[in-house]
Amino acid sequence: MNLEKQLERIVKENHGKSIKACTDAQLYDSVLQFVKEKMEDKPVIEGKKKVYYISMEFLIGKLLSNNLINLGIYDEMRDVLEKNGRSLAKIEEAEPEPSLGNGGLGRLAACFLDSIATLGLPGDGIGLNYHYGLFKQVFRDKLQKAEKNDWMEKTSWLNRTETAFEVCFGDKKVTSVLYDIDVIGYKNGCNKLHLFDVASVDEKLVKSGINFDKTQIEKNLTLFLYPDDSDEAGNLLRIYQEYFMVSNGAQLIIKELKEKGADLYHMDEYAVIQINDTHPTLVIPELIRILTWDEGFTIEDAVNVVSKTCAYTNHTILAEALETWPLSYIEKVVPQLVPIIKELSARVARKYKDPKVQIIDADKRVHMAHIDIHYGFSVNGVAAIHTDILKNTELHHFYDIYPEKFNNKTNGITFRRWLLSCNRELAALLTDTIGDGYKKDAGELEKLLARIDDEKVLDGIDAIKRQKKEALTAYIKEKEGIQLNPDSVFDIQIKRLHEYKRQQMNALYIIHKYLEIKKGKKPVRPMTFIFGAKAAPAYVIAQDIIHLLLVLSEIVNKDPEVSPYMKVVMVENYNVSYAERLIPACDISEQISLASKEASGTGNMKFMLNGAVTLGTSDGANVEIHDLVGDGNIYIFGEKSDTVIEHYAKADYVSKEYYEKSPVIKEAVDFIVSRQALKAGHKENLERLYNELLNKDWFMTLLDLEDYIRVKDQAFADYEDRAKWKRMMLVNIAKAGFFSSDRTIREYNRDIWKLDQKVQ
Ligand code: 26Q
Repeated sequence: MNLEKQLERIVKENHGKSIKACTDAQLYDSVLQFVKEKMEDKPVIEGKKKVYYISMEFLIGKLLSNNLINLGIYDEMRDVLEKNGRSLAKIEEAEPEPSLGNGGLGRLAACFLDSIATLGLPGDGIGLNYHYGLFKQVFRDKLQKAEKNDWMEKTSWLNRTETAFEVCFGDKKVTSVLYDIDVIGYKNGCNKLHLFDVASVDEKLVKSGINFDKTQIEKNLTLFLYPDDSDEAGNLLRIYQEYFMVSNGAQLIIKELKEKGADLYHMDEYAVIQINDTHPTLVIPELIRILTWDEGFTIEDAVNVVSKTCAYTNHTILAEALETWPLSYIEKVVPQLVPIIKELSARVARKYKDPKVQIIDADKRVHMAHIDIHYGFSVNGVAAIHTDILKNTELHHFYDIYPEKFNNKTNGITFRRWLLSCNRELAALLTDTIGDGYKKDAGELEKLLARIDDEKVLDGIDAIKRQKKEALTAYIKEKEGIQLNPDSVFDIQIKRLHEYKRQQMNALYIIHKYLEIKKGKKPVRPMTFIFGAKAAPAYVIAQDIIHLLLVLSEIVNKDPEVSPYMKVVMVENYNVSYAERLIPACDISEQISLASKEASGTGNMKFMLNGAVTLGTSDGANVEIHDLVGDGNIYIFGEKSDTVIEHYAKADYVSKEYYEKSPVIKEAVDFIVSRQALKAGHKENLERLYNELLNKDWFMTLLDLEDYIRVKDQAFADYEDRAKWKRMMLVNIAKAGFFSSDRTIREYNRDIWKLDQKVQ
């Protein structure tokens, strides 16, 4: 039966209507059912050994388009709908976006699942089924407010399974229920994303916004995802969540191993567990507990086999982001793990005297990363410079002990979502120009380089950029009520709000430009500055930076003298779907973290793939982008990581000195508390931010500000050399192949997982 007939049958059965007559929402849930049935027909990817990617976050985004593409039926579905007077794009809007992640780490996990299935590797995700995920951001009175994000509907990608486990906490026992989401590879079979939930969870606990009663674990455990920063009171709940996930995960893995007939003493031949940052670290003591309590292992044998099965990925060097929990908290939540953690710690203490490598420190805090490094067989960073910093600085003491465990796996992104789905026009042009081999082998994008002087190709890329800017202009007009000019240069910074990412530095550039225009120095072409960012609700300075951006947006856009030359937009509730519209429309990609602080970044890769030029520091994967495209196709500025690391070591950075030395810096910083800014904004927020920049500036904004202004001005000037800029776009696209997550996953498999690959 053909696609149209099948879809007609489903629509009729569900809604008693025709494709033409039902609403978008009704049509969405019928297409959803159709796709789910198709995925069920796909073979499960199997093999002796399987990777379990365990993560507190899977930022999967909407799945409809992606699944249609991976099934190879996107065009057919679009045409059938069109024939019936319906639009696939409209129907997609009816799909709620699951926000089961904060940002990079969660999105990476989602890209990896796509690539694992695409490469035909057996590999499942293990995580939690948050009912509301990350908060929905709304702006009120130029401040961020957090609301719940209701994404679960009666029909969704979730399939409720029969699998359920008991999880024991110190003070209670809860029963889990497992939901699965099918993960389909591009023209390949299926793996699963396993999301555990609590059977007794109660959504009625949520009061206003995202506030809820934090005491009743059995009712609240999976309601919300923690933002990547948290207040003290919530910490216990985070440990409950982590243990709930890993206990379920460990039980599921052991169940599957037994079903396979595996000998648990050789568990490592059947399973490899990739631990996504330290959040799932308790899986190590939990597995050891199960093997010794229930399977008759000696502690020696259990430690041995678990250590051969677990591998750890580090995503940060920010000291404040490394998880350490007071042992007393763990005692309260999961007392049964305490003797095991103590034993693991004692073994380390017997062997190594250095206090820096201990698991339980003198203050009785448990260092989660140290468990992973001692009791896992692999430790990887997520970009070359990040892994080097881990080896030479942050984890240097561990590198001395275990040099063989350390390896780099530079992050990647799935081209199915970040090119084929979000920029179909560019994908079509690429296919016309170099064939469609790049869809399976991203390295083939380099074939574009042969066309560097081909005006038709260059103009084609430029025309698509223009089209995407127009589409974004219409969308932003509708959503934010701000009129943009698609002839202007689109400069975009979208990522979590954090001081180290330095959105505040971008804001200071905007102030500088604003003041220049007021003084009569008009740019040759209008500039558009777009931001998207959520801030953790407890992160005060991050809230203040959002406030400043919203204040600037009002001041600039409402100033009749300035607004023809410049616009500032802070989009509300930035999420994966918004990213899919922003990225294809970008000219200048802002990647301006303080060198050494951004482990990798992955937005930088998405922008490059869509023909934006990077303006960035020598940080994270920017360094590798720079190496690939060469000096002439990227704008690099700012101090290098070794200089920054030295400033921290010597504690010799004094922001006020930069402020006093440079009139340009002084003028921009002072504007934050000018009469004009205070009139548009709140004194408390603006003064706090001003004082922070002047007296602390922990992430050294003022250190790089002058160089940033110089190089950014150069980028805007170069944009006017249209021929040059188009070639830069082409080179960036051509060199983006390295950042396919298919390459990353091949490397994980080659060096860490060692799974058999099914021929595709
Ligand atoms: C920890 C404890 C309690 C509550 C929350 C957290 C928490 C949650 C999320 C801590 C950190 C995160 C997220 C981290 C993250 O997204 N890191 C990013 O990972 C990307 C993928 O490797 C990198 O590209 C980015 O550079 C890195 O910042």
